[in-house]
Amino acid sequence: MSIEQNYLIAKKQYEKWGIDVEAALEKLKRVPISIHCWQGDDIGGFEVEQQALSGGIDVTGNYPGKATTPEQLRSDLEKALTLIPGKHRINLHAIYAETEGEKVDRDQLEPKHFQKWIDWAKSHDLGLDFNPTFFSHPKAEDGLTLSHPDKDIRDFWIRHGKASRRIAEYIGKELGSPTLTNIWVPDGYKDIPSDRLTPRRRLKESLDEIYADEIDERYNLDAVESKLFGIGSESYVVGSHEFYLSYALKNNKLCLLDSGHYHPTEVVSNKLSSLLLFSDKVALHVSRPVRWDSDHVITLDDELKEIGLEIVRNDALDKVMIGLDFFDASINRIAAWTIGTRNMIKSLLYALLMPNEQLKTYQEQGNFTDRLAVLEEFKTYPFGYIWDYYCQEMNVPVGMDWLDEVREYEQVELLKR
Ligand code: RNT
Ligand code: ZN
Repeated sequence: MSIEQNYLIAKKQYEKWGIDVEAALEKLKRVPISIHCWQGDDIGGFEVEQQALSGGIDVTGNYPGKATTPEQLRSDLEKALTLIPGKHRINLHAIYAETEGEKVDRDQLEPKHFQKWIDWAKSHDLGLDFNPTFFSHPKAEDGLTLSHPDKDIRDFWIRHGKASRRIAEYIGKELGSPTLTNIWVPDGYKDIPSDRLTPRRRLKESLDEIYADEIDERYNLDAVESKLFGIGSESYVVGSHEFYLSYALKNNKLCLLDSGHYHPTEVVSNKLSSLLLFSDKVALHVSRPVRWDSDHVITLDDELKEIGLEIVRNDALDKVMIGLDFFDASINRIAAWTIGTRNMIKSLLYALLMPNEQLKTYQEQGNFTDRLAVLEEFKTYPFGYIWDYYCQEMNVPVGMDWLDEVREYEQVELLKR
């Protein structure tokens, strides 16, 4: 049976529930996913004096072929983008600046250092997002940046934050689509602190300084990302969830939820509805923690499906800015991007193909029997046929055909590095 025939059979089954499959696919086409560039080079970046990865995050594995130049990284991203249906965005970090061999410290970065990324994004019709890099730097060695007791160190990082917003504003203006600039700092303590308030007060004041600059919201949106713990900050993280949730709400910033940054049974899917009642936009770093914030490639697991459902059910496809954040160096990195991003899109499609209104009605009526029965029934619906058809329509490989392309690229490109 052909892809079309399978699709038509599947479509009929969904239509019995009043689901408009074509409308679902149209909606899906318009959802951009912000794909993190750092999966391609294990968060190395291209600074002239490259520093070891720090900040309590870690990339494990030594699969061959990681990108070692901006050109390689862009070409790898291009390859991945041909395997992923839809129009998406690329998420950059400040360490991906291109300074023509000149040592430019983070507080001195300028828009011109991202011109090549911008030109590339333009030529591929991609949006860009941005992150100041508050780790992998001598001034982050103490595990403290914006909350550091030393004013000079804080000021350095404040300047970096300001520079990043200016760069992001320029990028957004150039590309005609606002850049999401996300601040995450690793600040915290390994052991039980004797003062939790002072570092948090300093972080708050540093953020206030960074955000004091007027930056045009048409070109730049600001987000703040919290965390529970990291390697070396097991007992206390300055920028906790409550800290940033409060900061974001009070200062009109986006709260960015990383699905690896909570207690093991605490889920981001359950937070979205609450945040959406109090802010216009919410940002996500979709990741997969395995026992800790390990940033495994996202799989189509229950939580990813639940995230997709919460976005779709709450009619929040244009309110939740979906970004990815995983990095696995033990597998082919282009496959990692492809598998993870396709899974994110699949979770949205899965959600778009649910009888969400009907399910809401069951709940309102107290009819929990039908609610459970239908939720379970749809798990074995022919979702894969719709997905295959979508891939075909979007001119990307169907099923696992993408893997052959990755294997070929590995032979002709990655293994030669
Ligand atoms: C770290 C945060 C942060 C980073 C990236 C590289 O725990 O999740 O978002 O992963 O900025
Ligand atoms: Zn993150």
